[in-house]
Amino acid sequence: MNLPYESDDALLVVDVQNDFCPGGALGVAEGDAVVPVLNRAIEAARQAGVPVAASRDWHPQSHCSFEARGGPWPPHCIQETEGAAFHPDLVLTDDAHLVSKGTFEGEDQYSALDGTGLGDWLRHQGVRRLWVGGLAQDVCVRATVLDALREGFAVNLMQEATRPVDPDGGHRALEEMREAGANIV
Ligand code: VGL
Ligand code: ZN
Repeated sequence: MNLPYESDDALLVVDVQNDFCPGGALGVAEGDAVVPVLNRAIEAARQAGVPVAASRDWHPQSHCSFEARGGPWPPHCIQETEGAAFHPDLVLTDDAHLVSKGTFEGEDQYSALDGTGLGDWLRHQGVRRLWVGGLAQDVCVRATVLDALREGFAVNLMQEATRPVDPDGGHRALEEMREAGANIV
């Protein structure tokens, strides 16, 4: 993947966690295939001096998005569990800016920019454009990209670096993100 980073870019890695990879509580088909692609993007960002941010889904035991509470999902990404850990092969450098979301029992927070302070952090770094990848394409990546566009960031979505929970949902999400102004690269 060619990554022509510019000085006002940042890389945003969304929810590359064990529970969203094959074998996980909410395993996305080929979810782990995003890891080597994102590792290359992270290394290229480091070389270009481009900031790297990463989000994680970080739920309390009985989050409102879980089926037991009437939500759509099986329990996943419970704080401090192995399932909530980043994929072991993902190489995030120490200077990556980490945000956690879904941390309040009664609140959905699919977007990495929703109430995490990430938008302000990015603006403070002078960032105007985001390169986005991670999981899942039709859920948190979608919500993050749409939120970022709404906040005025330009977005390059790295298609190779994301996978959907549901293939049809993935296609729809891609169209929706494109129509909202994202570049699919
Ligand atoms: C996600 C489903 C539930 C995601 C988070 O990170 O895409 N999907 N919670
Ligand atoms: Zn979740």
